[in-house]
Amino acid sequence: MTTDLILGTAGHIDHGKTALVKALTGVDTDRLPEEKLRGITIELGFAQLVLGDCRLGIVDVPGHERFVRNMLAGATGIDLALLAVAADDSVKPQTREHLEILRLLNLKEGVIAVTKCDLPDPGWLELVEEEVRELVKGTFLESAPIVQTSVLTGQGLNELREALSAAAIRAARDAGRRRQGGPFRMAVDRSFTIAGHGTVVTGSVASGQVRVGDELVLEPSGASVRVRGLQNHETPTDELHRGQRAAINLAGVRHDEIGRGQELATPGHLAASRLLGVQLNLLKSAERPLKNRAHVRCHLGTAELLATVVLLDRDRLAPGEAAPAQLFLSEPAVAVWGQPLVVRSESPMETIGGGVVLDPHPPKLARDDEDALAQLTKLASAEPIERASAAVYFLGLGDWKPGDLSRSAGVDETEETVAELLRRGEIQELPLSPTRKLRVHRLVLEQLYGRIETLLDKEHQKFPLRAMLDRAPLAARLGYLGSDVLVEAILAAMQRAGRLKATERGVALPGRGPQLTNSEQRLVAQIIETYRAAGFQPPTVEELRAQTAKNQQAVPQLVALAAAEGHLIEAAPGLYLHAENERKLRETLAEPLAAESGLTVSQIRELLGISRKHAVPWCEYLDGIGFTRREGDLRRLAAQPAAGPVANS
Ligand SMILES: Nc1nc2c(ncn2[C@@H]2O[C@H](COP(=O)(O)OP(=O)(O)OP(=O)(O)O)[C@@H](O)[C@H]2O)c(=O)[nH]1
Ligand SMILES: [Mg+2]
Repeated sequence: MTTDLILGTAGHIDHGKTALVKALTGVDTDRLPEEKLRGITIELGFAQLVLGDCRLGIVDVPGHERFVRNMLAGATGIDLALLAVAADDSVKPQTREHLEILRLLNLKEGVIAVTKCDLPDPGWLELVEEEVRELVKGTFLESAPIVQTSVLTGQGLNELREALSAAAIRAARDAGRRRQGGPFRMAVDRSFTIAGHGTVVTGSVASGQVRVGDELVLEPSGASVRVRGLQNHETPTDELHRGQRAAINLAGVRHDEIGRGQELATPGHLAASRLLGVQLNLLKSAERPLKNRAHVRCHLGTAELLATVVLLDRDRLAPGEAAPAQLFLSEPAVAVWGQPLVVRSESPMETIGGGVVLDPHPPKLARDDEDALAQLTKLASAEPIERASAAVYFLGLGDWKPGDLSRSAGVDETEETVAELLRRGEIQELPLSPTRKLRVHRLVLEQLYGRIETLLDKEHQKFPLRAMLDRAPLAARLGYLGSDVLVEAILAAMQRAGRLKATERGVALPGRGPQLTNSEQRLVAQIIETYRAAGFQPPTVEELRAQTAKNQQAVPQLVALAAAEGHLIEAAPGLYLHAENERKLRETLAEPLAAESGLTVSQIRELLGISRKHAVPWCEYLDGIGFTRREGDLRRLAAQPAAGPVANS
């Protein structure tokens, strides 16, 4: 089976990268007139090299220090590197910088070519090899083969092919694990128009596959585009996949709307953000520490963005150190968990560090937020379940699907992982409706409950004699959550957890409100029971007081308390119904009231089996809440009966 991989060149200017690609493939990748004139590479060049079962799409990059940004755009999608060091020049600044960039991009495989070996004497060659070995010590190229080559004499070219082939086989094992399937994603490194065809973009396919006719989105704008045609190294094809160079002819987008830095992806795979959560490291070779709020250039995929670095756990990052940070980008960008990035300084323009994306779509974090920092550390864990838990924490009260965890936590078995987190109680379900529930991290709920408890505690202190606090002001304070349904769901969850008492109108913290003596508590329970048992013919408060043996003077207050707690409903001044009986009242009357003929007070009285003394106030109460409509002596069911008792206090 053929394996496709991308090979990128690297090395200082004039060190023979392009000449080597030409010697290996026959293709001169320096195409631009300016490149021909100056004898240097400026833009990325492309060629293909087939080595046994491996098909290598080659990206030839420029070595000039002014074009490192182009090198970065080419290096972003590569699987293995060919580092060229000229025998007559040895290790030079961009040899080092390109190597650092490849390390920051987390590259694992490569081959070193000492080029132009026809030039210096053999003794000098040994010195160059020594310098190269010293350079790559401790890097992914530490044990890479060093091949001496010359494109003039043909020296070492076969050996180089073999070395590349072996490196490709090793890289393929690693690449195979990386999303051969999965959603399609490609960072655009070039775009142009072809007469009669329209817009064409090129790039190295980072994951998944693409077919002619596919609908894709262009990120970060999210615009829909359709694949009209595909080519791989000038050859038309129906399908392209990870590890291949792709030229994609697009319908639905103008040439000037698309360019380097944008990405093409399967709809729903990526989500643009101006903020990234990262683990940032500063190279040992960086000249000075990186201060909090420093401005840098961030290279992510083929995009180059200005970014402000917010260091989350320190004020400055010393050379050689790594720390969690948030990058505030000048424009939205797309990323996935674990994606590498490179950071360069503005002046002098040089590579100073890099990092990996921990959260591609984070909320803004406060610098002293210990909880968030702990979760960010968990996102760097090798355990997918730990990362998934932390990713859900940062998703907060947002709506998400298990599949999103592939992007935000690098998790493959997303459904299973979510099920396990639910089982562990790390994630909890918040029902929003019978069919919709939000999955929220335990700590997010805990923080929210804490905030609500603090709000209610203040209210209880302000109104020590109130059994229940009004619900409306609390809901207003929680308005920032953005949805009444969500607020209700959170209060209901708190109630289920025994952390809140709630009625239709009121809320209270358990154990707060007026403190009753034991005998008062017994009496209030007895009063509530009396009202329940009395059905539609309850006593007036005055009658109840007269019936009570002990503590008579407390009766009116305790009745009011029971009403505030939602057990009783005050239908008329001094006349209460148990909440259950109030509901029964409406249920019993709804059907007969709906009849054509309506009901008179007498008929209602008979239906309920009660006297006029109660029938009249109940009828007036039902008119008042909009349940019934009065027409002369008749009452009818109102067109839209109220769903429940309405506040009349
Ligand atoms: N004698 C000799 N000259 C070489 C060899 N390889 C390349 N050159 C010459 O070195 C010069 C630079 O070669 P390129 O291949 O353009 O170098 P490069 O690394 O691609 O340069 P940039 O892309 O600009 O960074 C050219 O004039 C080549 O002819 C070689 O093996 N022997
Ligand atoms: Mg070149």
